Amino acid sequence: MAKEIIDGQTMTRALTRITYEIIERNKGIEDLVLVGIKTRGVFVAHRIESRLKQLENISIPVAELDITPYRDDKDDQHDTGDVKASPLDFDITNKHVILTDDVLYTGRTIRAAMDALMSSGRPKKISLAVLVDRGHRELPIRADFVGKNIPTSQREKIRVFMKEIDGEDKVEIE
Ligand code: 3GP
Ligand code: 5GP
Ligand code: MG
Repeated sequence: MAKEIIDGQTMTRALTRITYEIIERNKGIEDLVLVGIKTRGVFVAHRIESRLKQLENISIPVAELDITPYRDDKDDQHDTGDVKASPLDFDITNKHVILTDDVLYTGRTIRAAMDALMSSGRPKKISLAVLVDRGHRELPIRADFVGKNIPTSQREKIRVFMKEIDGEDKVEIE
């Protein structure tokens, strides 16, 4: 049984708040780049980018990172041994990279994403923004910007719907 825990308006507000927090903590947004982890992390990145444009009238680059080989289509969804990341289409050297994902769980995806970033340049700083933190970390990784903390059991599943791919914005727990 699925239960809605975030509706469209709440998601919009959470992403707007994250955007304000990014502006505040960075004393402006120079040197910032957003890197979204496919699939829905990319939409999170684009939404933050468009709010930054609205609020600060500055455009920042958005890149996509594909680390599919160890998602849940694999037997062991947490096997990070075979990570292939698509190359970024701009240089992140000396940039402050904000990685974005929809759900933060064990942290293994983020660790792999950081490896991919490091191998493609030398960022000045890497931060992490996620829409949902569902707990159960298996690595010493935490998010700098969190839309909503949703305590879950290991058996539960968070379903994130985003307009760009799902036709509507909401988050369900089942
Ligand atoms: P995403 O592309 O929006 O990130 O792997 C396909 C989708 O399933 C991914 O969506 C991923 O976030 C989602 N997903 C849902 N539950 C889980 C889970 O428990 N583990 C993993 N690895 N992915 C999950
Ligand atoms: P990790 O366990 O490495 O933190 O998460 C692996 C990937 O699966 C990340 O892209 C993360 O967003 C996604 N993920 C993990 N748990 C869930 C979940 O319960 N729901 C959704 N939608 N995605 C999840
Ligand atoms: Mg994800």
